Amino acid sequence: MAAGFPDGFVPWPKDTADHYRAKGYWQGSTLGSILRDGARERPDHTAVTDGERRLGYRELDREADRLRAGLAARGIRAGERVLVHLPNIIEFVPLCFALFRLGAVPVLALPAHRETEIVSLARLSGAVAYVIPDEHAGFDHRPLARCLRERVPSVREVIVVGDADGFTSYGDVVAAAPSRPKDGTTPEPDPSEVAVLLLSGGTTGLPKLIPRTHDDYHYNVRASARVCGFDEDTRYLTALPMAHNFPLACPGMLGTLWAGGTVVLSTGANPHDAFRLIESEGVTATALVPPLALAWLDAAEQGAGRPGTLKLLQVGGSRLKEETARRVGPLLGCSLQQVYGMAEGLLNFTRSDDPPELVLTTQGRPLSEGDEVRIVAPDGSEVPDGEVGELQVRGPYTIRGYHRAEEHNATAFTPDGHYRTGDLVRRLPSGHLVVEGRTKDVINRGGDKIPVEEVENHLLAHPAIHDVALVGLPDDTLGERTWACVIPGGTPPTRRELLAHLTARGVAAYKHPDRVRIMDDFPRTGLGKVNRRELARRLREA
Ligand code: OOB
Repeated sequence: MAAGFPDGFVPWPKDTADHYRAKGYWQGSTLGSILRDGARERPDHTAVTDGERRLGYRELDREADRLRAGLAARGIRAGERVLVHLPNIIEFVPLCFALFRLGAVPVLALPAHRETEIVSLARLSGAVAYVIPDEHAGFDHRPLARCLRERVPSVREVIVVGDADGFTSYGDVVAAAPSRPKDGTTPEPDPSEVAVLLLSGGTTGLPKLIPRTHDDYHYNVRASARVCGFDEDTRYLTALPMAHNFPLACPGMLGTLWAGGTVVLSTGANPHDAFRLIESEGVTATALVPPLALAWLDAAEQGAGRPGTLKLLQVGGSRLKEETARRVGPLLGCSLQQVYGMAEGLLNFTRSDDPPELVLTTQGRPLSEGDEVRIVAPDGSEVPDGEVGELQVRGPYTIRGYHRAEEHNATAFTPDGHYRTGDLVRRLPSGHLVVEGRTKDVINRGGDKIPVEEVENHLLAHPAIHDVALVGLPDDTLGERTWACVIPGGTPPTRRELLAHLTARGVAAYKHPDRVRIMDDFPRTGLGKVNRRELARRLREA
């Protein structure tokens, strides 16, 4: 293993890496450098705002440097992992840059995550610090931090934005920093090293961490920003949580700052608040998952107005229905772009000069010439265009392995380094892809990925449950909705009891089943395994 790589990182083969450098995909730039040009060229241009507070490029750049020094002063070192559990608040942005510059690796948890997910992410990453808001959306994060420190001893530092209540406050970390770091004390990280650990939405079982290097993620950001035409006039609204790859880097917050534009932060995406923010901040672009796009369309149709300045609406995360796609232009007055991506890497975009039919009916085509996409039958042979198969990919910004997951990597990747996406797609002659389904045991609930096995295990721990199967059923709004099919072991539990049980176990709310169905037995396969397809069919019929 190459020096400087944390254990468990699977690098690209050397000749492939050389090729990516020769092609200019990898430029040796660090993510922390993204702000530097902006700070030099347009120091007073607003880099980030939440509609009230504004940070110019120079100010943001300096805050990131001070925070880097403050974190270093608190003993956080290059290569260590920091679990970041923040909603879309301003501090998220300088914190990311501070960590990138320090060479410490942010692990980006979603705001909806609770004890179960947070403990497992901290363990898996070996996080040394945990960064939280005091309270957000009615949830006090400090008791969770206390519990985390007890359960995961590697976490030695908790940093709180707001009232620290005995922990370290974010403000103190910034203030404690030496005003001018001494020369030579702040070496830049090596661009081929891991810059950030993203969460996987696409795997079965326990969550996996996705190591993205400075080189590959910088390219991801740059190429996305170019394809979307982002520039200094771009005003990008983060309607989805920035911890997710899509609003973070496709082009998202990082792409907007790379292009010299302005990031407008929102902690929610309900159409009324979002439309107001779009109007007052002159937002030009944003990204949504299909159920939110639907909510915005319905609101516009019902007279909530139009997000007047919006030029580009990106939609991705789960399959957008054609009927919904067709309403975007007329109702929102902006262009639609479909984005089919994954935190593991590959991104597909429809392009602004694509024929309208392709924009409405496909999930786009690969971002880069360097993306090697193949669509294969179950026997591994490639299928012709037009036929459905599993998408496999390798390329300059697609990982070669999950973080510390040797066993899983052996099946998640092919021997020649392709990532098996588990997505069933078909390719049109134009190269555009249509997502038709999935081979993995993950339910895609409006872009939120629900690992079936994990939720089943939590439910099985309930004393009134003998056996359980979680299935996704088609749903007009969410794409899929979750049904927990329960074989009771005594008095059948109610859905309320089960939700209380999951909440008590600290399972994020988006994983809670939408419906509970009590059954005597499940349909089984010849081998006695639960026949999920048949189960779903019976539920649909009932
Ligand atoms: C995005 O990333 P993840 O990592 O949360 O989930 C990836 C999976 C894909 O493998 C696919 O199953 C599904 O989400 N997906 C879509 C889709 N976009 C993602 N399925 C159908 N249509 C789409 N447009 O979800 C993500 C990452 C970057 C950009 C956009 C989405």
